[in-house]
Amino acid sequence: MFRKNYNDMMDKLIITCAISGAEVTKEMNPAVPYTIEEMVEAAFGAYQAGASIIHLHARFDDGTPTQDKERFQLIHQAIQKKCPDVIIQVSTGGAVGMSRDERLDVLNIHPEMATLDCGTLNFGGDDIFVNTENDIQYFAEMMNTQHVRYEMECFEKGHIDTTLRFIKKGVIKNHLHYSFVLGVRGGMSGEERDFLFLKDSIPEEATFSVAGIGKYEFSLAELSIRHGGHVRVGLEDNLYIDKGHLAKSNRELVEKVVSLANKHGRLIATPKDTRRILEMENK
Ligand code: KMH
Ligand code: ZN
Repeated sequence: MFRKNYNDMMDKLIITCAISGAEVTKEMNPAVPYTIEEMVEAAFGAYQAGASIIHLHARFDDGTPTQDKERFQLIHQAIQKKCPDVIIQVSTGGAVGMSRDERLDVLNIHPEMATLDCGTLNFGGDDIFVNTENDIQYFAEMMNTQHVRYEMECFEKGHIDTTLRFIKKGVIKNHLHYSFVLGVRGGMSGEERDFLFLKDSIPEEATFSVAGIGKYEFSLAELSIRHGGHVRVGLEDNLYIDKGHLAKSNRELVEKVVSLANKHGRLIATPKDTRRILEMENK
């Protein structure tokens, strides 16, 4: 049970900012970053506002998503130069339709942290985001071998059940950190009962973060803050600061989470705190 006294370092709120994604475009919101300079500016703004983890997808200058290790390396290095202690969590999800090996190319830059997507789901229209059981095992084993810390992205309850099987088999053996990504068309929605169901379905020792897609971003952020979880926001997940008002930047979305954390008495985790909470200190 989460304590009501939020003074402990372990109770600090980890904010992840998903600055760019692979599917959102400048036509939807001009603040979506594509170029390396735009990525750095977005990451720096989010970091200054309180994000300790940057969830990163790479894009070419025209916005095309890529998992190409050279492009990723350039963006990764540029962000690290500007925010040396921030945790960069690279996406191994990439974009819908990418092959397994294409998605894994990013591991060649030896990231500190990456996502592990824990199941297949419809992704709107004809799109299917494919993560078979064999894919998940392959991704986890690659990351285990390379000592990359993974965050388990679960889009519905079946994905959590899959992780539980892999934990039992010893395939998943990280510190257990979940991300509930809720509100994708094809995945689980992001109502309070959905959140509570998932939160109560993970192992007791696990930590979790919530990424609410679209209209769920801030309602889920607040629920997670209240229940001792962590929060992901960013233009990848949601383009609006308020109903009908586009967010001006990733920073603005992070600032809104910080104000929710203040309201509920949660302090914000620095990158150092975050490494401690997620047991990444020896990295
Ligand atoms: N772009 C989505 C298809 C991840 O980053 O690992 C997958 C995604 C998940 O965004
Ligand atoms: Zn992503």
